[in-house]
Amino acid sequence: MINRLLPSFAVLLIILLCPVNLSLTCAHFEKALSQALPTLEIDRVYNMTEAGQTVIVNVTLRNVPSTIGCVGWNLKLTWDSSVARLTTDGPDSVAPASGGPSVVLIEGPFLRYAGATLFVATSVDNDQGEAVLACVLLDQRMNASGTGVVLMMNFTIVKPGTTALELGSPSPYFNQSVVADASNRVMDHVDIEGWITEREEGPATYDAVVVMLAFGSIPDNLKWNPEADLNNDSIVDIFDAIIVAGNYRVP
Ligand SMILES: [Ca+2]
Repeated sequence: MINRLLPSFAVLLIILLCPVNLSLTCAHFEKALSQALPTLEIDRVYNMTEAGQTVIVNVTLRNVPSTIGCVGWNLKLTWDSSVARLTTDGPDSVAPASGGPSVVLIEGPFLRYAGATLFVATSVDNDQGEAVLACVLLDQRMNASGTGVVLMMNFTIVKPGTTALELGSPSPYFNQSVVADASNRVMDHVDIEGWITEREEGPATYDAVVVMLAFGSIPDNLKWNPEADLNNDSIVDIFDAIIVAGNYRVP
């Protein structure tokens, strides 16, 4: 078992420590966007539950070409802990390597379909809203491609509000999350942040009016109203209206 683990740790160390694979430049980033590179994407969750309830948020790796393959990932996640906290002590909770209470972080099926994995919650700080996580395939002859969920997180809502779920670099050597390809190099990819918006249950007609009045606006427009941008994508459009419709309750 130890012998099988060693190459994986070596790969992880190379990924984390090799400054040659330094961060993507801006130009690189734009190129990445235009060429539809793989994305590491966090769910955008809009909820109307009460404080104390929990929501599941997935992190999905999309569009990894089979010619490239994925053997591991390493990311830092940050969020506003006044709105949501990672649920503690659930049935699938993991103990952070840094110590502290176990939290509900579940490895997704993406890498596990290819073989046994090592999934580590390196550190979790529920007060700061920060977690560093890593996962590697133990058998380096295998790799995963296509699209799949790499991580499932369970958050407990603290109060109504919105928190971004930001993806970041797990180390000073990168400026985004790290995805390792089958050649043990850093895979070009695009991080896509998510969010949780937790709203108090209110009259849907209020939302409908607010969205209608601000429809079509973006920040700096005269009719812009951030309250109408229910999915927080900086435009009030049909997708905000769909949220209103979804939350409409027949009196
Ligand atoms: Ca919007």
